[in-house]
Amino acid sequence: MQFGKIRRGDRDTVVMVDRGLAVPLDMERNPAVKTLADLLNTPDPVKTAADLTDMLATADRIDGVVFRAPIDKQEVWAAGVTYKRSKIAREEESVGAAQFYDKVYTAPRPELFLKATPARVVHPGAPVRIRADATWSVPEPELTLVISPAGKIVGYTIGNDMSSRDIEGENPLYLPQAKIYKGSCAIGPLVTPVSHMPELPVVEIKLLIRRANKVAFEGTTTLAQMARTVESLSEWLFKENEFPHGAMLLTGTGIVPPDDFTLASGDDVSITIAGIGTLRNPVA
Ligand code: DO4
Ligand code: MG
Repeated sequence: MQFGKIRRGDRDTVVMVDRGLAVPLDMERNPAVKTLADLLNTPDPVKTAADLTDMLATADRIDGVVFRAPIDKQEVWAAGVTYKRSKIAREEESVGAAQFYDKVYTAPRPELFLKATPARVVHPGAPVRIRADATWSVPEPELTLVISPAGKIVGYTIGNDMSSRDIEGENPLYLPQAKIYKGSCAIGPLVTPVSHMPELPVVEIKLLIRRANKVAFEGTTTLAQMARTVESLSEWLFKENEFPHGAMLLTGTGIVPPDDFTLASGDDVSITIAGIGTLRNPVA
């Protein structure tokens, strides 16, 4: 059981996804539940969704559906250097500042940065971008937490933290430009509520990059490789911060392509996370 959004007519419709079908929910039935975020923030989203199910509405088979990013008004944040693979790759790319990556990997306080606002988020199937002034770009496949305004993790989705390695490598103070630019954050396609997610440590994350219909890079990791817990990342994000609409938090990458790899226009990026699905975007 999962939740998402699809486009019907000129507006987004919240759907419950079950056994290959996307069932539209009638958001007029419960005045306290107007959005997907409201639904996820209820004590039992699956039961709330059952009460909103319109038995007469037609369900769509999900293989023919294009999902929208499952975001409403949440800010999108990201954590960094939460996997050893990311620490090592960053130490290699930024020789002069290598020590800071080791320091943040082992420190109690994680690296957290604002990645996107909702309007900047790229929908599943839409193009992500590489910067024209970057020479070394990669996707970062990341488990993404859906967090309620009260700081509770209510679901999981997939995020792509597109990054310019040469810009970050030149100087870590360029991180905002390496990370936050037009088309640099894709999210989706579905949210799996916490109750329906497999045990996190065994969850596999897979990155597949195709170029001209051939595999250009393929890599996998598991959440067991993450050096921090999702709960601690969420707690740190909410310290001295308020999120009236909740937040989404990308939890860092454990897959980094080899140093001679850079994304190119026309590449196709697929990120698969067990228990959630596949987020696929072409590169503009
Ligand atoms: O320190 C830079 C950002 C790291 C990051 O985005 C990651 O580890 O996923
Ligand atoms: Mg990242």
